[in-house]
Amino acid sequence: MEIEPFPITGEQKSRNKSRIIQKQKHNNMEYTKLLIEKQDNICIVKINNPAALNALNTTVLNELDSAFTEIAADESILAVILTGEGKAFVAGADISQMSTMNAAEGKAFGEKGAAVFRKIELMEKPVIAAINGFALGGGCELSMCCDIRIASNKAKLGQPEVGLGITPGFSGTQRLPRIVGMGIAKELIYTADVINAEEAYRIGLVNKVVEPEALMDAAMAMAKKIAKKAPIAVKYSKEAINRGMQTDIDSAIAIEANLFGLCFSTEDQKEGMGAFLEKREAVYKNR
Ligand code: CO8
Repeated sequence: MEIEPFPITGEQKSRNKSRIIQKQKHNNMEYTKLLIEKQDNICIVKINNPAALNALNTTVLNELDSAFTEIAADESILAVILTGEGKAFVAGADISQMSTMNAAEGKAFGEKGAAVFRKIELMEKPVIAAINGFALGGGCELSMCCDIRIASNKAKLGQPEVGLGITPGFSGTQRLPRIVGMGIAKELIYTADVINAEEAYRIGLVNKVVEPEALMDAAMAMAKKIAKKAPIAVKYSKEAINRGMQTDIDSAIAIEANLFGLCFSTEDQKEGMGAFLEKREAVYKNR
């Protein structure tokens, strides 16, 4: 039986496998800036405030926080795609909201965004950023807390914050050097240069560049490919990489060994290896 992750209206029930969830109350949370759609076991979260180029204000951050909490708890979702409506993925944190902040408010806003992004990064499901356009400042930082980034060839990425008198404050000073290396990260952050998708691919900031009209298909194809694999093995792989990359190599190898061992207590390990030996396709149960 298919699980309904969020309340669905009658009109949406008439749609078969693809359902859009919008402006609905769930856990007292109403989504006004997100479109959330589920296609089989893939969830697509689209930031939907194109008039402001999907800039991250408190409302958008709260809705992302709530949406990812719900998605994390939904066992029927095996992979997530995060994208933006219109010509931006996200053109940064909301400059008009930040413009009047004092130091304490700025710190609190930075911590709020960082906490939401960390939740996405730590979620036990793979998240693919489908970067449809501008991914600047907080938008580039949001894409970097995702596991994988696929960009439209129209996308522009960068950390323009020093041009506004601030540092990257949603963990960009930390994730960008971890992804592209310290030298390139420092160049991008100090110069505030905005780069195109090809350059982002060259420096390893995005995994793949595709035509704009092929973006969602490419993200969906990758999400589906992942969703066909053993979910617990994918989850443990994510945990091993995330935790292992933040510690010394010996501790990292111990983390990996522990998670590798845990795989052998799953039904899916028996199924995966059994299917190989029986020369058939494995059917995983996320158990
Ligand atoms: N914040 C608020 N509004 C924005 C933002 C933003 N980041 N980006 C665009 N908008 C608004 C514009 O003000 C405009 O609104 P309006 O129509 O009411 O004038 C609307 O979106 C459309 O934008 P443009 O007319 O500028 O569209 P263009 O196609 O001409 O330009 C650009 C597109 C180049 C992307 C341009 O909008 C731009 O430069 N935007 C700002 C990009 C930027 O500097 N982003 C980084 C912001 S700082 C940040 O993200 C810090 C993150 C860490 C925060 C830590 C907290 C302490």
